[in-house]
Amino acid sequence: MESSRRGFLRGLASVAGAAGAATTVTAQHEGHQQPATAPAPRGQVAARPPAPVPAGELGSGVVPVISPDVPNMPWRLDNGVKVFNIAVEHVRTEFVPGRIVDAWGFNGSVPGPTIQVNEGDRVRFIVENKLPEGFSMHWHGLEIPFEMDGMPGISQDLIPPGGRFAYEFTLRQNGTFFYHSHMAMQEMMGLIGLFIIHPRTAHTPRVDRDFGLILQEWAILPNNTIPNSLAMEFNWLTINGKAGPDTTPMLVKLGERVRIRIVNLGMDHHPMHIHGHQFYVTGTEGGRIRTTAVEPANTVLVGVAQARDVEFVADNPGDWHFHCHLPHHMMNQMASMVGPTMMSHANMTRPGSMTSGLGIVEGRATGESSGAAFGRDINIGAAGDRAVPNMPLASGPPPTFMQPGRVEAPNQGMFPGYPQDMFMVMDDMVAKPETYGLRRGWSGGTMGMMTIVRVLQPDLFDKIQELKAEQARKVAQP
Ligand SMILES: [Cu+2]
Repeated sequence: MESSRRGFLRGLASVAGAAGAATTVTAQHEGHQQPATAPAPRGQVAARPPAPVPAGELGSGVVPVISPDVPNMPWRLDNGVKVFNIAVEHVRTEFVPGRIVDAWGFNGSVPGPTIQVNEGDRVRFIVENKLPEGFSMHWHGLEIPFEMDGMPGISQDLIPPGGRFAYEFTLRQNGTFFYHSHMAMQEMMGLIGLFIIHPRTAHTPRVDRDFGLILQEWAILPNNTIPNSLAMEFNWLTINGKAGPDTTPMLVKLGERVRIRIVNLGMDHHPMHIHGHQFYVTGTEGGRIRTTAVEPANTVLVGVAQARDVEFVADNPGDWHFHCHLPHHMMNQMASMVGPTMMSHANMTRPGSMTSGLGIVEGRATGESSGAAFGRDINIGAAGDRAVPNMPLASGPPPTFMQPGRVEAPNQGMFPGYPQDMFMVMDDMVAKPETYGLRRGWSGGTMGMMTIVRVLQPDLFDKIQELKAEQARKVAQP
């Protein structure tokens, strides 16, 4: 009996060994280590005592997450607790040059700054509500005490305008999580941020670069700067608060192993697609996937409230699109009558009027005096369709298919209101070190929920790092 049980256990071990036991067992421990003094989370037996990562450092082999266009959230140490101050506030931001948006965010950023902490850390978040309405913060995916869960009404009172609340807990997991308002309408105003918990020891095979992206969608009526949180259709799609081509490319050196963490909080699911490579999904919003039986893919569906970590070896040099593949999510200003309604400088007759769909001029958002287009759609049914010249809006060299001296597309006016090309070159407007060396005209095809993974030869990679350092010096000493 005794020997057969041991044999059974040995048998299990050898089966696991065949499937790569080292990673599997490590992952289990990494997912649920806890201090010896703390009770084990439900269903778990307390593991070996932790080897905490010193404050300010990362675990062995772990690289920090880069969240392009979004800063990291600073913290200070108070008696062994990492303390973060989070102001929930109105933030005026810019999706692309000239597209100003009045959103809500954290500490002046939309989405909020990226929190990067280590498994085992004790953390405290002092949340100050600077909104004109009640707020509470939810920590998405974290196994923490109920009173810290941020459920308005059920686990705590709303934090009133001007009020504060301190959340404090110990981190027993690692992976890609996020923090957000648990008021649905506030979510659609932008209130979300990345919450990365690094493992004590890097997952294997370890990565050289680690990126974090937040996907958001927005409905912004023409000539407005405030998102319409009632809408069911969206005309601005952002990655870390920027729309293509102003999304800052992710830079990697040829041959490096790369992780991209993607989080989605909006009304749609986004199939995120990479060019030139195959990746493997290695994590979800629940943590590391504990199996070696992973399948290759180049598109991963990131559903609402989900996180997906993908990893790949960047072995194919080039500037590769990484983007949502929903066609309407690969455009900016996606709406009917794209040109006339959106271009305030176009000096054209606006379709409809302020009371028939272009904004609230009296009463409430759901009141009868608000335009029919306000609720579900953006300007659908607007009268006055007309030819929409798209090309004259473009800057940069004329596309090669156009004849010299001609400024409009050959099919201009054929289908009023529907410019199928949707190509707007703005290389210079969005130029930054990370775009150095991209092919001229690149920005015309990078819009909406699109960004670029640049797999660079080492000399170009180093050159861009120099340019970034130079730019940082200029900012430091204006
Ligand atoms: Cu999408």
